[in-house]
Amino acid sequence: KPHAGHCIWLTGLSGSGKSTLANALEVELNRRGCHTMLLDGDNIRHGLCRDLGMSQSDRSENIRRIGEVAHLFVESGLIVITAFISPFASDRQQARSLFRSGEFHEVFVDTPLGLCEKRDPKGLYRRARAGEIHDFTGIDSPYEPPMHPELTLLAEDSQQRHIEQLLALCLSAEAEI
Ligand code: GGZ
Repeated sequence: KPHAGHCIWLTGLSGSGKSTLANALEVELNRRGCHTMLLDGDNIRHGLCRDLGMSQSDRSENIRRIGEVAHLFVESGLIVITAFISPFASDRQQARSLFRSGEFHEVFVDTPLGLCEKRDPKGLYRRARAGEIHDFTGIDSPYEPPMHPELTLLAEDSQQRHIEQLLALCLSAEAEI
């Protein structure tokens, strides 16, 4: 099947649940025989992008490289799942522009700041509030929500529901190709 690949681009605040959803979606896709590539902070920020920090220009360069890598894997036929804050609309738009129409699915993990901060799984919000971390998204660095995402995952819905919605998006994209 030529060009069967596509990209599920998760965007949302730190602690919104992107990585958890990305991992769960990958398990479900693999279970259905789909070949996937998950790009997240663990395999990108510690490797390809380890020279980059959290300034606006470094985040833009981070997202630029991730978009290019995601596109390469999509061209090779994989379902690519990316899990990065990707806070700037123009950077996400630039990533989208690399793909054919119907290949790029922007998914807004719409967990409100208050809930992310309450979860605070790594204690980063507390440290940001204490002034120990600067340029923290949602605190002293902006997050621009997507205007026209292909899918929005609402905090009031269960994680199970979110995974069902993500799977439906992936499988409908498969059917179109
Ligand atoms: C936001 C930060 C920051 C600052 C470190 N702002 O929840 P996490 O911990 O595991 O994921 C966040 C990750 C953000 O990296 P991304 O590559 O996703 O960001 S971007 O798309 O904007 O390039 C968070 C941690 O790194 N982290 N410092 N200042 N999140």
